[in-house]
Amino acid sequence: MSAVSLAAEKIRAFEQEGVVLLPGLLSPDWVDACRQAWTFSVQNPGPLASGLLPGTDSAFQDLCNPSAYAAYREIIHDSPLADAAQALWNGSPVWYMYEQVFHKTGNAGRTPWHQDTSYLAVDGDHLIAFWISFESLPKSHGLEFVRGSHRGPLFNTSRFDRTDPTLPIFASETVPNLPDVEARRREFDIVSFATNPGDVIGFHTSVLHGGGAVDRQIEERRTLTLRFFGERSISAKRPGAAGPFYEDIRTLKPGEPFRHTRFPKVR
Ligand SMILES: O=C(O)CCC(=O)C(=O)O
Repeated sequence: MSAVSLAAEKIRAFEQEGVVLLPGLLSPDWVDACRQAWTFSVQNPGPLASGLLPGTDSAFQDLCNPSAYAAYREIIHDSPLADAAQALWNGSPVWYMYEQVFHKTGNAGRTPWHQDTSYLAVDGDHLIAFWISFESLPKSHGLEFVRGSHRGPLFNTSRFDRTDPTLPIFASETVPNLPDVEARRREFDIVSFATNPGDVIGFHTSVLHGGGAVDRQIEERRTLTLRFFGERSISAKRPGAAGPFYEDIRTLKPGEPFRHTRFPKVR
């Protein structure tokens, strides 16, 4: 039985829409702990740290930093995040996958539309990213999601090229390129949420998402994303080198349960 109980409406939203707002999931103490861990990541970048958006130096990201684990350990194991994942998955065990930090400032603008799963060698119903912003954000500057898009299709990656955000990283004749969601917004069922620190957005890693603009109204955004998976998750093959980028998980075979000692079981 999970220590976080969620209304049936929240569980339904995650299953059917691929995204759910969990207001006040994190207490002020947990928000502080997350902010400290985020600060550790920014001050101690790992091998995958980079600019999120090619052509600008105003969007930093880091992810899958093996040296950051200790800074996140308590949050991963003891915070309500893992409980919330378990509640959304009707009691499934929960494993932790990896952290990602974002720091957007100045003219960083929007994050292009994409699906995280297309960059990852994993598939399944039990995949979640918890998006935690340390700034209060109006709906207009929140991350945006295409409701229900986690149910498919899974498109190719985006290389976040500003001139054409649908250009993929992987060459593939079978996996379709992303649609230009931003250019055709009216054709998509897009949702976003106003959030305050402590509110958490949980989204399936296959849901199309983008936005979260930083501009003259919101000049800085510090965000932490923590990803977890549950029982219904399998290793998958992508048309190119896919994450999570830990050398020691390369032995996983497509189709087998996505389990590895690299990923601690937290519930
Ligand atoms: O916060 C952002 O701008 C991007 C977030 C994102 O794409 C993610 O957490 O997967």
